Amino acid sequence: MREATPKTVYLKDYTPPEYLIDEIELTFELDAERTLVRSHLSLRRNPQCHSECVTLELQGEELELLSVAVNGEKLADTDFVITPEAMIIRRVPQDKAFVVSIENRINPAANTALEGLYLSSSMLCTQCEAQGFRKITWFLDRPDVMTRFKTTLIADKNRYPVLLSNGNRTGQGDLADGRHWVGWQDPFAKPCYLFALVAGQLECVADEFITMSGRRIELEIFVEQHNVDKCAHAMQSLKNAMRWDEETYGLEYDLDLYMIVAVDHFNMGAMENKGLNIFNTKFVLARPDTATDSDYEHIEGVIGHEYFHNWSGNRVTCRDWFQLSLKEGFTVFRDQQFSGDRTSPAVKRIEDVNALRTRQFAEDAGPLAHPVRPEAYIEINNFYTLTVYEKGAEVVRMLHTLLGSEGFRKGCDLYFKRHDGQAVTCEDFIKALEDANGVEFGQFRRWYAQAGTPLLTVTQHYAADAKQLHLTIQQSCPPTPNQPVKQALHIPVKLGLLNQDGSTATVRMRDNSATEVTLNLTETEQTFVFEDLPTQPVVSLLRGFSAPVNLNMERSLEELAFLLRHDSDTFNRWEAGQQLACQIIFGLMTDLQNGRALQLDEVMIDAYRSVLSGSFDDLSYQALLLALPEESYLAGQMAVIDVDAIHQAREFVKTTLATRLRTEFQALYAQHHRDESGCFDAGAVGRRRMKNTCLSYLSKLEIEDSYRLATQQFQTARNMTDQMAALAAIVNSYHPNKADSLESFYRQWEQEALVIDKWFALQASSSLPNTFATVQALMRHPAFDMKTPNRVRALIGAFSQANPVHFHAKNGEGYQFLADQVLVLNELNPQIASRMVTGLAQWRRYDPERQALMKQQLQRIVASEHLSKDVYEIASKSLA
Ligand code: B3K
Ligand code: ZN
Repeated sequence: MREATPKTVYLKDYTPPEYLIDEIELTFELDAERTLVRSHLSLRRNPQCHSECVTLELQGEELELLSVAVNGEKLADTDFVITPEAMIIRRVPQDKAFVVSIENRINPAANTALEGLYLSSSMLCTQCEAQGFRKITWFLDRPDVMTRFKTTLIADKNRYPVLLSNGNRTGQGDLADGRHWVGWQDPFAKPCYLFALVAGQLECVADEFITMSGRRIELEIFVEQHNVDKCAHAMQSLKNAMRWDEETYGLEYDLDLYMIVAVDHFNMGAMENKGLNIFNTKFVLARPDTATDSDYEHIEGVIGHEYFHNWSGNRVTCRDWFQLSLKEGFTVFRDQQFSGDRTSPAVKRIEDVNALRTRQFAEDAGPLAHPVRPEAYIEINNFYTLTVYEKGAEVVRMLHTLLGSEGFRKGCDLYFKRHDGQAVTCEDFIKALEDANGVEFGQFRRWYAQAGTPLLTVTQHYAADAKQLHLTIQQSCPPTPNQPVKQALHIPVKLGLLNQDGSTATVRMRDNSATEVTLNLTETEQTFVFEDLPTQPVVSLLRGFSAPVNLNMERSLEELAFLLRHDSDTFNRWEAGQQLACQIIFGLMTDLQNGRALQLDEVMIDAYRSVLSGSFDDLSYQALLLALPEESYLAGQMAVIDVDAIHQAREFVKTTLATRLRTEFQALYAQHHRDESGCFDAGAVGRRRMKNTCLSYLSKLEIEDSYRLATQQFQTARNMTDQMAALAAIVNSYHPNKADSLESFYRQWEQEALVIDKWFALQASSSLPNTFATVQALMRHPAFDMKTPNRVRALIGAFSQANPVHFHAKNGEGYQFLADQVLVLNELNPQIASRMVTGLAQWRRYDPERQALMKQQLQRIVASEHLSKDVYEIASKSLA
């Protein structure tokens, strides 16, 4: 919990470590309440550091010290000091290596923060990133101290038959007192944030992988016994990821064993500990009847992400936590490429951009905005953000666009070769890309340092007599905290041109001609001239979303409908539909505000009709073309967010489309509806997605026919995608069987925690009346548990982040509810608590009444006693 004034850590203050730890020998006598930790640290002075100091400061928190010795000599109380955050040994040998031996005790069962060593159900496990190792024992807990770990785990053999740590198993045996031991050794030096141990009654699902150089790797997934039948997809995903990284980046796995353990209690998705990944069960377990198609995709994505970290993160790690995006942005980019290759690149790109624009753009436009490489933090756990991850991935993607696939690969090869075994910076990454390609990315570096989402304003002029198109692009970037003035960025803008008949026009610029070009925008304003155009072309700009920017370009509804029909760039085709819908919805909102009757423009109906009647190989893509922009995306476009008007206008559009295109929706539903289970090829996934999109539209009609369709699908579904989509159609309409359906779903899945999470989230995000009362009742449901992050996210997270209409109720009850929960969570699990506060961070975007109510709750949070650093930082920065 918080000291009086929490300290801010600055990037500019970085200094290399004064000591290095070459090796650690760690012994754990594991017990749920009283775990004994013994460590021997082999230290020496860092030859690169020339400070005069003779003291040694090791980080440690909430530890009970039993003894400490230097070179075998026990220290007297006067030889060292223990503070709440450190152990300071007053004098250590300077001229030669030395060993510090420490014995301490910890209580995993009392650790509800889920950082360090903790208990999840009956298993013991660790989470050390970013700074959890210091809750296990005293250490130089910083990523630029890389150490070889030897670990011995000792525990009761009945209670903890499986004992795992990083690297290779070196030995095992029984002890006389019913306990046993297992020894582990990791040959690769690593920062302590990559340390892990697991102990428990776990079943192992095993397989193998033969690497490109012919080495055999054992693959093991550990789960509780009742989950053994839900590991096949994760295992296949792992093998796919291993192969993909070999083929795409030439990177091979290095140890002989790769283990994944699934745990119920986990603060985030998963953790890339060397050779021993620990995963939230949500990203491992899947069976066709329990997991949806999107769960299947997420599992493959996260398994890939953690696996890819073995190189981008583990073999080459971060010098300090300000460099977090070095491993996270790069690894997200890699997992996005992987998922795109595995499924549909078009659909994956759209989904990623959609998430970026609704969530990261909001972060970038609010009080918590920070650069991809932040400059200061109070609590580093607060910086595992959408900006560091998703915008960081966009920055890497732009480098990929600028260099092309081959150039990018050459750069990555050099980066991994040059820095293998090192802890480096974002600068080192760019430098390797530059050196390998003989290019210079000077201005591009600003993407790492400058926060905020740039805005491109585009105007065009067609000169008929010269047959030229002049395209002027201006860039600007709004001020963000501590960055009032922005510099111009290097922005790659992909562009294509369409003839009036929809065909591709050649893009000619001076002597270059191609079907598509990447413009290098580097000035605040630049004009690009395209030649030899007998008629005015339609411009398709920012293809593939080639840069994370907002685009302001005037377009008529007709032009957008034209692009929706003809653009050959799959991203921009979808984007045209989104912009069309946005313009129409905003028009309707104005009508609402002026008391005018609502009417849907025929352009929209025709455009959707043509998508419905089009022929698509990729049905998932067709379904995406029919998805209206989300309320949160629309909110992001408004100066003052009007949640009710957004909701009403969007619902009106959806209902009107359903009414006018009912026959088409019904026909497509019938065409794609199959009774299929367990089939996850792209065809089946696409059919389900398309069919369920139709069902969602039809459920807006509130008619007997649609109710019947939903009930039938709900009752006969043999896969979770269909069952859940049907339940959603029931819950989000006035379906007469709502209560029964929810009840029967609950009874059917009571034993499957991950399915019950869906049940909570679905109810918490309903926009229908009485949802707040339902949420309050669900808080008292026996299956609700504040100590299980997945459950908290399913109920409190879904309500505050996916239910704008009810969370932002005018009377402020939603805000008060959230603040109440934040204060409870603050005591139990600060990381989860601070994630929940972000629901209030955007308060300045709302009307004055709501602003006042949200602000009041933030102030209440900041004023409360015992505030964790995590919550304090987010709440106070939100108010600043
Ligand atoms: N590296 C971990 C995240 C750790 C979060 C610490 N609060 C998972 C990942 O990004 O792969
Ligand atoms: Zn990661």
